[in-house]
Amino acid sequence: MPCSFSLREEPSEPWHYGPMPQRSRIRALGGLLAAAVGGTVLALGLAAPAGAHAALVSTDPEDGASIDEAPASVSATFSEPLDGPSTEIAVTGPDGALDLADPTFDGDTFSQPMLYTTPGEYTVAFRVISEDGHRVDDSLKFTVAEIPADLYAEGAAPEDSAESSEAASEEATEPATSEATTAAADDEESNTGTALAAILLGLLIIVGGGVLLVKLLGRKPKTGDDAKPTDES
Ligand SMILES: [Cu+2]
Repeated sequence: MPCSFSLREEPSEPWHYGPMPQRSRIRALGGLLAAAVGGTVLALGLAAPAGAHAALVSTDPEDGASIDEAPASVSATFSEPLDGPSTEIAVTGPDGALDLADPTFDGDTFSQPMLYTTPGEYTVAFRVISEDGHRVDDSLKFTVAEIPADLYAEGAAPEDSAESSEAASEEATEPATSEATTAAADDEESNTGTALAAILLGLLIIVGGGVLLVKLLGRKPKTGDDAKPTDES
């Protein structure tokens, strides 16, 4: 505060083009400081939205949705335009990863064509590179009850799988199953054998160790008892 008083008491000089009077200089400094502070605040305010991650705004279907009829595509909308080439999308269904057509991009939205193998839960996982260079990983899950005939993945349509499984079962029923069961039985036998051996070995170690311990423990008090009387007598 004394500064401001001294500023006002300063003798007023006539206007000239020489070095700035101190008052003006300080005023200029103050102005600069204010500008710097204001600029920083403004810069921070502007930098926050510009430097933000590409946030997921919405998806279709919604995450966690249960849908009667499987959708032909899944889309996700972000807070900023997407870079198609750097966007990665992976779809997994009840039977594992699905090999699907490439997604399409429309500004801030990608659309992933879908195919299905069986009713159940499907996960669409995606990796998007934000404009600020940061990576954003997110995913959505949804469950479908029915699959339109044209949305079955190759070889997954019920007619196809029914035919192939029938053929497979006809071929494989008797010899394969009997072989498999005997093999399984053998495995079980040998497994129980090794398990029994392991248990017996374990018991042996425990019993042996116990006996040894008892012997060791039993010896000490004896020597102690033996020692004490000899000391006293
Ligand atoms: Cu970021």
